[in-house]
Amino acid sequence: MSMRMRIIQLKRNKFARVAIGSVIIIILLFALFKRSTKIQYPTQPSYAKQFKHSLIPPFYRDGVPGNFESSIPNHGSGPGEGGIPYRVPSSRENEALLGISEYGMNMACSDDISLNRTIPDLRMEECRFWNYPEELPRTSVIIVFHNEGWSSLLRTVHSVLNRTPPQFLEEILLVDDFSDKENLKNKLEYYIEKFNGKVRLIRNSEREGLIRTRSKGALNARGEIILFLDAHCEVGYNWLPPLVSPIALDRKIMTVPVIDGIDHNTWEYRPVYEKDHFFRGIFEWGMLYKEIELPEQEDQKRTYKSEPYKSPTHAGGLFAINRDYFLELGAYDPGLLVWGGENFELSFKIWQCGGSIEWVPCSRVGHVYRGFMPYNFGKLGSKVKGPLITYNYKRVIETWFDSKHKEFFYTREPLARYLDMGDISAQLELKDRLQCKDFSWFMENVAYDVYTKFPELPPNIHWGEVHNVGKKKCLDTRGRQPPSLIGLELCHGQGNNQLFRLNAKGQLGVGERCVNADRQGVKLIVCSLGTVDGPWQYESSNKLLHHTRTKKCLSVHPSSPQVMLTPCDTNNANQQWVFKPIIPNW
Ligand code: LR7
Ligand code: MN
Repeated sequence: MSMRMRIIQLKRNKFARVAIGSVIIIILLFALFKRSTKIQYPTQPSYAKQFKHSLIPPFYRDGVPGNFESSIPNHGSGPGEGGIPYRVPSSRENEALLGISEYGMNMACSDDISLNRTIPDLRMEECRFWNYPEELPRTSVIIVFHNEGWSSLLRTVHSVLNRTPPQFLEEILLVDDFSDKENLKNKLEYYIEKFNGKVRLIRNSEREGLIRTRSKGALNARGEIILFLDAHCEVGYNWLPPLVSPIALDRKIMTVPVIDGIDHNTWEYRPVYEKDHFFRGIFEWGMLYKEIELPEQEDQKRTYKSEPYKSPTHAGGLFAINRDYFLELGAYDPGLLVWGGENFELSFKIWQCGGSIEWVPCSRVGHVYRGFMPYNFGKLGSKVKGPLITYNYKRVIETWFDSKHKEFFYTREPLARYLDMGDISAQLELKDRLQCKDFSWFMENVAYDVYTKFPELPPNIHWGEVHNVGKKKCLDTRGRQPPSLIGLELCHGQGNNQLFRLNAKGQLGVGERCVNADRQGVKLIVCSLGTVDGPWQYESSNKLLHHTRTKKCLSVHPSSPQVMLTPCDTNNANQQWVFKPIIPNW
């Protein structure tokens, strides 16, 4: 080879090497670029390191069925198929009534319906066009139960097995809260054997209540995600991927499905919300759970109406969360007893300590709303002197509220001031350790819509039993539902039905209800939302309770215990009232 040739060849080789080298660099750069454009983390980069998978966030393709959609099975013709109401034959009416008193739901009806029945697909049209990550963390579905009916419990299990992609279902974990029904013992153990370990059962050795039992379920679960269901639910079509995807992308998001209603008498499956209306969870100052239409401001953050949206709180029973995250938050406060308030505890804790809650329109789960609570609170119930649920609320508000908002709770529930709440020092320590934000931050940034329905409460000017001087008896709601007439009964000092509050703006309230008057008489009514004003004015000097709109006074009929408005008369003892605060002997 001549020198010239060698030079040319060398030059060529050099050229080739440079060319190949730059191609490789370009490919590498391209791959890198592709990787960084492919994975778009929807949250702050600081979360990125917590992701286990390189997940593609859910995406929507109009008109193209999503990757986990399958055709909705035809509804059979058996009882309750397709979620249509079913009535048991009249020959079994007695059995039906017995079931209702034992379970709070018509178990005879449920027993006739297939455990694998179909339900209507109530999702929004758009929901069928969403694609979710193919690789999602696995979920433990946790169902805690105490003396639940056989068929309603197992229909919950069957619906999960039937409508969940098996690769995402780690297990269904049943946690028995010390049931004493015979069929929930060996028979249940034998029954679940056929699921080859997919369904596990653990039991409490004493009654713990649903709150501690759920925490126990979380501790024992094997899935990366835990998802709680009440023991009388039916999950909807393609319910799981939309619930798990947000958590897979951000482990501090807790997700909640839209809850449909299953009728406790006919097992009819129907929506709770009007079509295309979106609600989120809030509370009123007595800590009753409430829902409110999604504020415009939140609605606008979404491109599609079918996308998840933020919610201040949740109803309690049905939600998914990263297991480790739940345990990092201390699970539920172990001091909460049996039932109630745990939904607020978890909600406030999540939001104030850096996480968030999302409601997911494309995930729907039906729940049987019982006619009444069929169980008592067992030994734990007698642990507290006074109402157990208020004890729980007090723990929650004393831990998470600031002093201004605590005062609203005590204004609405004056007796709670005297109630024990156990020791909350561990909860306060946790709040400190996790450097959680204060409640005013939560109210201003997350739950700002609460005030639109439940404004700040003015103090009670007078509260307690309302004694009538003439009759020596007390105003009493008789425990009836509004609208109902208010009467006069013997004063009993217990508070129930006789604890009235007159606030600085003239509203006379009992619990979450209000007192007003019309031609028929003096009534307990549903308070107008968004106002704390009312028509009443009390004059301590002459003991008259004025109804300012009619300029009349509250009085008792001379010969019957009927309460009504009459022209004011300072000399009439039947128009004189005295508020006597109740001091409970708890
Ligand atoms: O001592 C008990 N031990 C239990 O294991 C009492 C109950 N339980 C079980 C019970 O068997 C059931 O599976 O706990 C579950 C919930 O009990 P329910 O169904 O009697 O409660 P609920 O549906 O009346 O009440 C709602 O509020 C509760 C407050 O503590 C819980 O958070 C429930 O999960 C919750 N239910 C829902 O949120 C369903 C949707 C309702 C709405 C809106
Ligand atoms: Mn329930």
